[in-house]
Amino acid sequence: LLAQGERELAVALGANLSGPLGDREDYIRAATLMASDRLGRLLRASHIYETDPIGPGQQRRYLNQVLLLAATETPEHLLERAFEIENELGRVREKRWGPRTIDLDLLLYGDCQRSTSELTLPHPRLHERAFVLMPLLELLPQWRHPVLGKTVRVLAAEQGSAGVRRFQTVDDAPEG
Ligand code: PH2
Ligand code: MG
Ligand code: MG
Repeated sequence: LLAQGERELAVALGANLSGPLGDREDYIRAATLMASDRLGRLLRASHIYETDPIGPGQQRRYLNQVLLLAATETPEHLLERAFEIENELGRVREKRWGPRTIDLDLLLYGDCQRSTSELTLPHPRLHERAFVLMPLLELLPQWRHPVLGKTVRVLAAEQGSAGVRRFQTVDDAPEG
């Protein structure tokens, strides 16, 4: 439930490198903690998925997850804070779509629409990426893309789930 002044913020996490902090999963978990501390109040987190890399050259598979947060700040502030988290987690920006320890992308912020050189909301490639749509489908199946006029459920069905599978984590393991 949203309090007054709060809006729903969906953030995509992606990691395909290990670093001083640990492996992909450690970066995803650290980013989740930092995002819920600095971007907004954590409402829900999707499962973690292991996904085939989209991008140049040979890359390792990614872990991807989407967080749903209740946020109040301006989109530009949130973007700045997301960059800070990436930097603190040792992100080095090399080639576009190249390997990274952690990537935080703002997917959507309530019904906010923006298109500047800094920030486009909803995220301009959200609807093309099964690695974003499958986890987002868990959280906001009914959310309607303000530009395309389609729900996440429809966009996810159009895109399919090829190359995207649930990642087995310790938390998921059956008990006893
Ligand atoms: N992120 C990219 C480029 N390619 N591929 C997968 N599977 N997952 C990602 O998060 C991803 C990608 C650019 O941010
Ligand atoms: Mg990205
Ligand atoms: Mg990014």
